[in-house]
Amino acid sequence: MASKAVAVLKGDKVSGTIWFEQAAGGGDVTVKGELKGLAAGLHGFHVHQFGDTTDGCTSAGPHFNPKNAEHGGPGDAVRHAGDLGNVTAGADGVAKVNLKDAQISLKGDNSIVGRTLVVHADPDDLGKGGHELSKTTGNAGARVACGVIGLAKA
Ligand SMILES: [Cu+2]
Ligand SMILES: [Zn+2]
Repeated sequence: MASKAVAVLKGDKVSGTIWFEQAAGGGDVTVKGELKGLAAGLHGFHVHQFGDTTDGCTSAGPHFNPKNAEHGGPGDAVRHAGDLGNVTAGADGVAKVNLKDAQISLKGDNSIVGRTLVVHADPDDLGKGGHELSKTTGNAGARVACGVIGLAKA
């Protein structure tokens, strides 16, 4: 049976629901859903280490990074497992998300279940911006919404 997980993101202005699905045998995770209330343009989109929102999105900690690698883009070999790149919001503030990722999983060492999905105020430079934060956070700025990733009904 396939595994399914869901994150309900909430922030002051930004909200949305993102679903994760993975086949029983493992492999790519499909990430699908919609966020609203964003400024038009690109916004960093990551799985952060902890499923802890006791201090808002801050207590979710750094990017989920089980291999202790540098920050990168979703297509890079060297990246944090949690580096899902950017989502793009239109003029209406809505970002439709539909991607597949090979590094996150819904089970095992790279499992994202019980961690936090975060969307940021600014674009993720995918490690290439030359900013002092490029290699750790992609310099994506404030955390505008987040939600803990939990198991969903199959
Ligand atoms: Cu992030
Ligand atoms: Zn990262």
